Amino acid sequence: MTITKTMRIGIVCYPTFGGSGVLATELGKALAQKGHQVHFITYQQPVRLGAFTPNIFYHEVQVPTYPLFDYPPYETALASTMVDVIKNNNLDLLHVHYAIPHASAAYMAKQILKKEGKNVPVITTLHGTDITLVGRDKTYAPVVTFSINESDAITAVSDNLRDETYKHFKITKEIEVIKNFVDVSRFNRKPIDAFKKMIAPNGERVVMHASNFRKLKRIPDVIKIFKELNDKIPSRLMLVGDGPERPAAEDLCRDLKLMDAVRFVGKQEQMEDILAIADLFLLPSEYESFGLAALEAMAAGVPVVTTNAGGLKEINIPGETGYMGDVGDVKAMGQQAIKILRDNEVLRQFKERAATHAKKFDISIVIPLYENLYEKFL
Ligand code: GMT
Repeated sequence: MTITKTMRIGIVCYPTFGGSGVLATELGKALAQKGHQVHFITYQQPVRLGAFTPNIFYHEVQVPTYPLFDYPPYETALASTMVDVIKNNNLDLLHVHYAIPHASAAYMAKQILKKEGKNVPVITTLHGTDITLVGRDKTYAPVVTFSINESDAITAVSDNLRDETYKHFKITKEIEVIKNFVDVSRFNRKPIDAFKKMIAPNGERVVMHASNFRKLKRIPDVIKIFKELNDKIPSRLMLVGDGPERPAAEDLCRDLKLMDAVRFVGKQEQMEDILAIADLFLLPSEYESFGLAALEAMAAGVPVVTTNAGGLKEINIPGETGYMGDVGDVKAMGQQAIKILRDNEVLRQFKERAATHAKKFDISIVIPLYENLYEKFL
């Protein structure tokens, strides 16, 4: 389908390093590049937004506080900002990423605007923990169910997440699967030699993990898999990101006498430069609706060892792009890492196949799917 009309699109997301925020920001940037006007509505400038672009606008949600508020009402402030931005910029539609609280705030904004005679279509993209972890909690479930059902369109980032949503919520509408994407050209970088030398001075294999260091990511498993590998093949582990599990992870590295081989590098914006020096990416999560971090690694030509949980099966092909193990089976995943890294030629082939496979998820393929969806509502 050819797009004839440029649109004015509101994107609501978390601005942080999490997958949903990264995806939403990359989507907005790509839509702007295609000539659409994009308005980000969130509480901080999204980390991946980068350089100034004339047709990208950023509207910060301000949450005024008051001594009475033990919990500042972000959702109310967000809904009011949505109304203001939609009205004053004559937006054609609102695309919210991560159901909580974005879908319910969007519902509220939609109802306010309806009273004023403006219909604004709301598209909700489900990303993972908004459904599988937080959304299912009794405290949130009724509002999440209602606001998902009230969205004009619902998308999920993997088949698995669509199925999980139908399983756990009474959804009365069709959920369209539009899988996550990656800008392959962005990850096609040459390794910076000086950087590689700093991390692996003696040509050791470079293993990487990047996440928000929450329990679900199973950081101890990352370290144990690395230990299995490092006992056999000289290697270095780079841990990118930060979060609640980091102190315990540092303790575990000390206990296992791995501190010299492990680098905690904290939150990083230039993932493409970091991934360019990696030989293997580990993602042994308890669950991933998709595993965008693993796809970005593949786009950089880095094979992945992941669990077979959730949507990871939809991106990682065993024996081709890497391997998969059962959740917690660090021995098996350690052996898989060794299999990939022990021989230069085998590693080269895994790298090549990972990069080739990632191209199937290239941004150029997925953006038109969102545009087609938007067009249905114009
Ligand atoms: O991984 C996280 O905890 C962050 C979370 C988010 O919403 O920011 O990621 C979820 O969305 C990503 C983008 O769609 C997916 O690639 C991740 O797999 C998903 N995380 C989980 O399902 C745990």
